[in-house]
Amino acid sequence: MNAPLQNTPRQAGGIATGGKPALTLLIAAPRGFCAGVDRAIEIVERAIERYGAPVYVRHEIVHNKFVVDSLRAKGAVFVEELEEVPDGAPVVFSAHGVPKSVPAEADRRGLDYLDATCPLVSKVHRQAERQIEAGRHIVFIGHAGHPEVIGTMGQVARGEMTLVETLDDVAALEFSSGDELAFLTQTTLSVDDTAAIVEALRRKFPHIVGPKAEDICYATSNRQAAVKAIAPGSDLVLVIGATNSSNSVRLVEVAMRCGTTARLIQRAGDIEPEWLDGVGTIGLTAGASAPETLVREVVDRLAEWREVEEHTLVTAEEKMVFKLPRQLLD
Ligand code: 0CH
Ligand code: SF4
Repeated sequence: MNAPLQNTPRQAGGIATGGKPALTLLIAAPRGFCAGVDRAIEIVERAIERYGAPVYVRHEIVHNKFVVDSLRAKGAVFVEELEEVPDGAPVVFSAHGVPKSVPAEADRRGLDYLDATCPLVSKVHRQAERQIEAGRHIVFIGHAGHPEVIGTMGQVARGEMTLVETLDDVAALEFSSGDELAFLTQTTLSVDDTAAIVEALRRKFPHIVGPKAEDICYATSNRQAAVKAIAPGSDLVLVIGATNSSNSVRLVEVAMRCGTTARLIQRAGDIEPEWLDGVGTIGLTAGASAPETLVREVVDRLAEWREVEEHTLVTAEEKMVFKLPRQLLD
C-alpha cells in the first residue's frame, strides 16, 4: 500500500565550497536492499562465523560487486558450479535460487549447504511443482539465461515449462484448447511489461490459470513505483546497480519510459561530470542488491561538484523480514 508522499530535505555532505551551482536530488524510497538480499548476505556472514573460512558461494550471492567483494574479504569464495566446491566444504546457494539438480548433487556428495534462495523465489518454485502435479503445462514469463529463470525452470522436468520473454513469444505459442495451462513469472520483471504479457496470455488462452497477482515481488514493484515518482521531475535518473541485476536494469527502463534520461551506475566513480551539463535535478535510486553506502557515495560525489539539496520521496514503507534457515538458528 502506498504511503503519502513525504518530502525530507537534507543537506548533502561533501566538500562545502561557496559558489557551486545548485543541484536538487530526488532520492527514491524504497530503494536498495530488500528483505531477501538482507537475508542472503546474513546467511553468508553467519556461515563464515559458524564454519570458518572459506565458505563457498554458488554464483554471486546477489548481483553486486561491492557486496561480493566485501564477503570475499571476510572469507567467502564465489564459484559458478558445485563441481568447483571441494569435498567437505560448506556452500551457500545464491538468492536467485537453483535448479533441483543442485541440492540433489550436494546431497549426493555429502556437502553441507545453506540455501539463500529468497523465500519469494522459493514460493514460485513450489507453485511450479503444484501446477505440474495438477497436470498443467507452465508458461513461464522471464528473461532467458537469468539464474532465477534457470533455477525455476529446473524445478520441473524438461519440456514441462515454456519460457516467454515478449509479446511475440506469446503470439508464437502453439497449444491446443485441450491443453491445461498455468503461468508463473520471474520475481524481478517490469510490472508494466509483465501485465501486458499476462493479458496477451489470458486473451489467447482464456482457460490459463495463474497467481492472483503475478509473482513479481513487493520489492521489485515498490522500487519501480518509487522511480516513477521521481523520474518525471528529474532531468537525469541515476540507478545504482549491476548490469546483470535484472531488477536494477528494470528501474532504468521505467525511468526512461517516463521520458527521462536514465543511467545505470555501479559506483560513484562511474559518473561523468559532463552528465550534469544543463541538469538541475537528479533522481537517484538503487536496485535491490545495491547497498545504501553506495547511495551515500554518489551523493557525496555529486556534492563535490554542486550545492546539493536532498529530497527523499517516500512512496511505500517496507517492513518485510525473512527468517534465516534453521541450520543457522540453533
Ligand atoms: O534482480 P536480479 O534477480 O538480477 O538479482 P539481484 O540484483 O541480485 O537482486 C536481488 C534479487 C535476488 C532474487 O530475486
Ligand atoms: Fe526476494 Fe524480491 Fe528481493 Fe528478489 S528482489 S530477493 S524476490 S524480495
